[in-house]
Amino acid sequence: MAHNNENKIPSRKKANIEDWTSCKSTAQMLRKARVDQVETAFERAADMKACPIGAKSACCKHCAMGPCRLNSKDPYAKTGVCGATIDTIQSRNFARMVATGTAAHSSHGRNMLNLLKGVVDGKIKGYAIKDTTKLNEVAQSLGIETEDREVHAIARDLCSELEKVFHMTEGEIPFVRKVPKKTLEVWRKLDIVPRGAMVEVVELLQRTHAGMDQDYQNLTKQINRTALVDGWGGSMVATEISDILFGTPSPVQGEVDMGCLKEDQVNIIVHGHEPYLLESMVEAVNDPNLIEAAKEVGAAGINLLGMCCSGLEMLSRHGIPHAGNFMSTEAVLVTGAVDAFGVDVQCIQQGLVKVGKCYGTKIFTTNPSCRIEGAEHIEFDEHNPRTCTDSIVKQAIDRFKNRNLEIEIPPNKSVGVHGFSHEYINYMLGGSFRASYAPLNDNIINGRIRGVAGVVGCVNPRVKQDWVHIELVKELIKNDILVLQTGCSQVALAKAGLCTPEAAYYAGPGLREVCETVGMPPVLGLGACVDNTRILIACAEMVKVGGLGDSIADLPVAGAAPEWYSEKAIAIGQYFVASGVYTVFGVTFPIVDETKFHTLLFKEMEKQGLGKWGLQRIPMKWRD
Ligand code: SF4
Ligand code: MSK
Repeated sequence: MAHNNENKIPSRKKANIEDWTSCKSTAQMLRKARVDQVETAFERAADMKACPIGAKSACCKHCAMGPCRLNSKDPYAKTGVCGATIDTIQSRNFARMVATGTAAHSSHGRNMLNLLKGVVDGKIKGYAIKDTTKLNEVAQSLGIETEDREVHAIARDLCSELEKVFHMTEGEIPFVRKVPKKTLEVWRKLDIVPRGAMVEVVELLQRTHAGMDQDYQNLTKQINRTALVDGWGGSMVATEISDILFGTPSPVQGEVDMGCLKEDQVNIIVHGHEPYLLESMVEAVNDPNLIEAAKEVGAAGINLLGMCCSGLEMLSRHGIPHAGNFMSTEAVLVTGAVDAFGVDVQCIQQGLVKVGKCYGTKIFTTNPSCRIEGAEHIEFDEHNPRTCTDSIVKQAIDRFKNRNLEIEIPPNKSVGVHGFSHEYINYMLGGSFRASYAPLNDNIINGRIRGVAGVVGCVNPRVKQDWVHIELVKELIKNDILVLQTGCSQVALAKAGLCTPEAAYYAGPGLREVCETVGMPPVLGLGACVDNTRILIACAEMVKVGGLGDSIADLPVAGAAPEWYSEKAIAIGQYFVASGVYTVFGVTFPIVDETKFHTLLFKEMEKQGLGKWGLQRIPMKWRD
């Protein structure tokens, strides 16, 4: 059945499952779930129409004089009981989304910093600094002396410097040193250079209280400061420390899709975002005693797979197979083949527990910030990581021994190349003696490549899973635009087979020539959603190399999150816009069209020297 133009999901009664997802494996499992009478988010989304007032942020429930709905045809015809206008109401709602997304990434970054501190102080023994080159690079970029110094001494100084990213109450966060001069000048002129994340998030939230900041332009300044401390602060700390502790990714071949499950093995899935649970899980599944225990119950071995962004961290660093993105997390349980499903933080749907129960698969929560009623909680303690992961492996082995359901594993899997850190892109383009983005800039200047697009972000059951990602990326590479990817989008393209050098066949003649010369895919997977900071750094490097302009806003670069769902995605979008990038979202946008706040975000920010937002649901429309 052809997909309808608006890419709207039909109701459950009329639904053809092929309209819900482009992922063959997920579709197969949704069909099975229907037969098994198991409900998933796809069914719930089809049953529950999105509230049109909430979707446009035209309501406020910030106090008990309301809730107030400003849903008349003219959004300025009414105000809330307190007199709040549509611009106040929607900017406050948007601010809370940015604050929450920034808090999520910053918490991730702070946890990584605490881990590094523990390793340096000798209090955490199970981890070590793996990438001293990256440690030196990050330290030098922040003005820390590295020559003839011991690794832990450098790391200690780095930890003190990075502490400022979260707590500094005055001044500018350390990573602004990486921001191109002209971009930083614009931020200073607009007074949006951020202080520490804790300070900016608290400031933003207090301004959204009833009776506080009721000037949408003033509030947008604080929204920008907060978003920028996400991209150039909390998220960047998370990425840089993950590389220092676990190694900077470089290209690795990996398999993606549910066909990576193995019927004759104990299958363990790790889903979430923070890399230390999965790094410990990698050790646990390779422990000879646990492998022996699995064999004793008749399994051929232990098969570890990742999902969502945890999966991308594992795929990028270890080539460990990936079972699918966010909207496949319930569906994969329907195979009956998952013996344990371990999660940490973010994008963990509560519905997993119910689906898991139907197929005898336990969901193990491991982080005190993210527990789910009905899941088994085994707290992960970085001082003793294997206690948690060994326990999950042992319970998975028990479940394998007692498997009593029919197993159905979809036969699909794609092989691709992943792990393109910005350091590797530098090396890949310029070689080890002249590593540089210069060849990329040169190819843009000579017209072989017409620009760079970051296609990133989530999948959402309100649109056909993966479809917009795939069609948009195909269209972009056909038009000689190099595509950088992170998050669930990268998994969508990997399943579609576009993360391979052979995919250059689908690219326009200029991009194809560059890909064939370098031997790279036209679609470069950079990792998890927190690793969008790698795209920021790539932009900063392109400015530094020269020839394309003096600020990020001058570059022929755009971003898209065509199937976004989370508040983290809004924070990411806003930090790209505030950094100077034209950023287009799909699905919906939580602002009433043509209001003053809408005009500020979609038009006026660009005139201030920043980027701007766009909304487009149909991939082919990007051509216009
Ligand atoms: Fe209504 Fe104003 Fe209260 Fe919001 S803050 S619920 S607009 S009265
Ligand atoms: S997991 S935030 S659905 S990319 Fe990072 Fe995927 Fe979006 Fe979650």
